[in-house]
This record gives sequence, C-alpha cells and structure tokens, in this order.
Amino acid sequence: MNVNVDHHELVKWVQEVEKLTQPEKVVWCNGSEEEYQTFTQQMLQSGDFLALNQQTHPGCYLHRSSPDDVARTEHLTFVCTHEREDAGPNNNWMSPEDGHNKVDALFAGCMRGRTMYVVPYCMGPLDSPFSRCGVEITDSLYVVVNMKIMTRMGEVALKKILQEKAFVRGLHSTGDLKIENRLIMHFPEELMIKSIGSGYGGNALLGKKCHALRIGSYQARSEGWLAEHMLILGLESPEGEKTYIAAAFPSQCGKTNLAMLIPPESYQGWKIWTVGDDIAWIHPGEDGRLYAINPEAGFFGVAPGTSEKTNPNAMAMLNRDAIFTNVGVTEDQQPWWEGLKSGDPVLNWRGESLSEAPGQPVAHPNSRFTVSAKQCPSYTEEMESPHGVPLSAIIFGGRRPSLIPLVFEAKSWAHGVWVGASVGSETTAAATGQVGVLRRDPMAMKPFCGYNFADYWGHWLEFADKPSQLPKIFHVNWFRQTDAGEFIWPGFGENIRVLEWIVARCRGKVEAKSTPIGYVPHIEDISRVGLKLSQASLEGLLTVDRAGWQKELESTCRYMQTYGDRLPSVFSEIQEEILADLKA
Ligand code: OXD
Ligand code: MN
Repeated sequence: MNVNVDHHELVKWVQEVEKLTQPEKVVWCNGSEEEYQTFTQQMLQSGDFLALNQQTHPGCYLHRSSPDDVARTEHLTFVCTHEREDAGPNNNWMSPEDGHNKVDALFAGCMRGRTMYVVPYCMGPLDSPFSRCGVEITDSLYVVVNMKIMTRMGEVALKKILQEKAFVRGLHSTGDLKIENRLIMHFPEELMIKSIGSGYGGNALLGKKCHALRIGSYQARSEGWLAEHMLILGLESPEGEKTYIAAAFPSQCGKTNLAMLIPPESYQGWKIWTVGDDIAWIHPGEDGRLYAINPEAGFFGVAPGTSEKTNPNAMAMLNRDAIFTNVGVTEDQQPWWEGLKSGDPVLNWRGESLSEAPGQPVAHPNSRFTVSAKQCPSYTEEMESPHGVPLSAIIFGGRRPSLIPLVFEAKSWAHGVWVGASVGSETTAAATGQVGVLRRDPMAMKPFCGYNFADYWGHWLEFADKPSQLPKIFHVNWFRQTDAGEFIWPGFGENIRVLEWIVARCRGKVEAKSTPIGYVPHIEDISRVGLKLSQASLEGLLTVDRAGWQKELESTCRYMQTYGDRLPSVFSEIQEEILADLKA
C-alpha cells in the first residue's frame, strides 16, 4: 500500500496481533476492485465460494458456512467494562482483564498457516464528520469481501485513520469454528472488539453490530448522539415533498423490505428512497432537528421471504455482484430460498441433495445476501450526504400477534422513549435459540446496546432538554394475527398506508384519537382503497383493549424494574399515568 504507516500505533497493534496469532503472512487490504477480484478467485479455488450461474447472476457467489455457525450467538457475546453495572442486565458481562485473558488464550497461535488480512474501514460517508473508522484484522477472506461491500474499505479509510489518529480495533479469527471456542467480546472503554470462533454475519463482520451498534452506542453516549438499529427512508409524496423516517425493528421483522418499499397501484406518484436498512447514526443538528446517516455501504439482508411480491427492489439488485450465504441452489446454479416463488432447488444450504434431507428448509432461515446499496433501484445520493437526512418521525415496532395496534403515536418525546423501551417481539432465526418466544427488545437494541439500558434510556431522554424540533415517535405492529394464525394486515408495500398517516401527523395534516396508550388514527384516515381488508378488521387493528393493555403494562413494568435505581424516574410517572387512564 502506498500510504506510509510507519511508526503509527496501528502498525504497532498489527505487530502485536501478529505475534499473538502467528499468521504465515500479513496482507494489508487496499479495497480496490482488482483486489476484490483476486480474493474472489482465491475463494473459488479454495471452495469458500461456489460460482452461481454467471449468465443469470454475473459476479454472484455462494458461501456455505459451517453448519453450526449460522446466526449471531448472543449467549457468547460479552460487554467487558470495569464496572459490571455499566454493561447492565441487558448484556453478558466480564471484567476487561478476564475478557482479554480468556479470548487471547483462544487467539494464541490461531492463525498459524493462515493469512492475516488488515482491513481498514470507514463507517459512514468518507467526508462526514459523523463517520467513524475502524480496522478489522481477520483470517477470513469471506469477511474481507463482505467488508468491501458493507463499508468504505481499504486505502481511503486508512488515509482517514492516519489523519484522525482514532479508530476502533477489531480482531477476528474463525478459530476452529467450534461453538465451545467462540467468544464475541467488546471492550467499549478501549474501543476494541475481539471475536473468535465464528465466521458468520454480525459475529464476524465487525463493522456492523459490534462497531456500529455496541461500540457505537457507547461512543454516542459520551459524544451526545445515538447509534440505533434503524432503517432510514425518505417518503416522497406525489407533490414532491420528502419526509425522512427512521424505524427500529428487531432482526427479521422486515426492515429491509420497509426500507425498499414499492407503493401499490393505488399510491401512484408516491416513492420511497432507501437511505439505510439496518443502522442509523443520529446527530442533533444546529437547527434542533435530528439528522441520520447510514454508517453502512451495503445490505446484509435476510434471503428467505424475499420475492417479487414482498421486495421487488431487492430482487432487482440481487441478479449481479452479490454474495449469497447459506441459500439453496437450482439445477442451473441459481440461488434459491423459501418464498422466492420461482425455480426448483436441487441442493439445500448445506449442499445436500433435497432427497437426502427431506422436510428440512432448503435455505437456512437466517440465510443472507450481501450487496452494495448502490445496486438498489431506490438508492438515493442522500446516502452519501455528510450531514445526513433530517428525521420527522421515529418508528418502533415488534412482532406481536395480538393486542398492539397497527399504529399509535406517543404523546411526547419522553412517552416515545418509554414506548421504545417497552418494545416486545417474538424471537426469530437471526440469533441462535428458541424462535417465536416473546421477549422485551427495547428500541430493537436488546442484542446491540453496548451499555446499561437504563443509562441508554436516560441518554435518549436528554435530547428533550435542548431546544429542538424532535421527531414524533410512533409504534407500529404489522404482525397481528387472527385466531387461526393468519396475518390480518397485508404488510409489505401496503405498509405505505400507515406511513402516509405518520407523515400527515408530522406535517399537522390529520387529527387523531387520544387513547391511554397514545394517539390512534381515526379509521377513515387509514386508506383501504384497493385493499381486501374489511372495515371491521381495520377497526380491530386500531382498537385499544384496556384489559389487555393493563396486563401488558404489568409485564413491561416487571421488565423495567430489573434495571433498579438507574431507571429514569420519568418512566414510573409515565406508567402511572397510562395505568390511571386505562382504569378510568
Ligand atoms: C442483522 C441482524 O443481521 O439484526 O441485521 O441480525
Ligand atoms: Mn439488524
């Protein structure tokens, strides 16, 4: 690489890591297209990549991960702070000393016979004051090529690091891929990550969950901003008015689909622009508004369920230059997953013929695609804007089969923070563990907040102290079901009907019904034109069931009490007020 890095602390750290892990050689990645091609060829030769059909999917490859390394492993993910309470009940904790000792023992000699890649990367547009850099050292080429798509990687990031002299250190090795030798450790006080034993997604692409959310949220607190698990979209009306919205949903609740929504026929003239699908870094602007940037440069989306019907924009970006992980393949080597609705698979995600594995999913439920954001038809140059986009609304949501209405609006910023803190959702395949159990997932950050949730809520609340035009806060639920288990709301492109109401509220164009839990739409303000949804069903989706909500509130309070004295006192006032209203 042309850049002179002699004597820089980065070089010292790389040398220390080299001494610890003992690789055969060290390669500094420059992030060029040529380098990407070289690495791809190497992976094809080693079998880490299988070429997909280059006629139908030029530049597309399939990677099969180790079969028990297919999702984030939250029980092996730790936040190591000096004080246990700083990590909070929301995180697994170890002292920094124990954390380093345990994980370094696994790193010792782990790269013998392997190449160690040094990957400088920048989270956020290169010229943004809000961007933050990191360096990931890894022995996985799969990680390197994914980082190339997901971040601004290589020489450009290294230049920025040398100028700024600050970067997050991330050490990664696939180790022996055994779950008993896997640890994903965060040292927020040192801006450091050490991850070993997994080559999958959020465990291994350290820029994403480890840096942009866990370390990011910690940094954000001390610097006065927010690092959130949120998509960012711009909704343009037929009159050309653009409104920006950030929305937090737990993993696999449709963030990518919502960020790329194509409006149905009855919404001609409306358009959604995708600024981000997973992470938002939000800063207060001088005008008192909140501005969001997407720190990522690509999408690491869930494949199953993605189709022409659910997400045509995603389908359009997946027919070239994409990496597929753990999907099935058709006879002519095209990628295949459940819900795709075309093609016949012959091999499942493990590479077994379907007759060898009858009744099992063809694609792993957490199988993924990695693709540059620039390939998305709804990509907007605003994704490169150094100052980000101004947010008018923040939406929280979860997967809730009953009780929670389709949409409601918080009565104030503090109430909205409480609504975000009380989010519950059924678990999905994005993390190992039981699927379909309700768990509290405040702000969709349960697996990602790098410090004590009580302090995090306090930090959110502080934004109200400054003179500002804060976004309005909403809660949505696309996942209500009938007793027979069918989804009531059609979801996907039809979600624009709810976004339209949200935008109208932000612009003061529509009234709402005040209820104990917040403002709910008048039924006539959610358009049913072109929808097969009865008035009664929509009414059901907008009704506040007082008895049910009292129970919900009890469960929320029980959860929040686990945060003890650090819990913001305004939360109990809000709860008492809602409870009194529900009983009135
Ligand atoms: C993701 C996740 O990969 O949330 O985005 O698990
Ligand atoms: Mn996510």
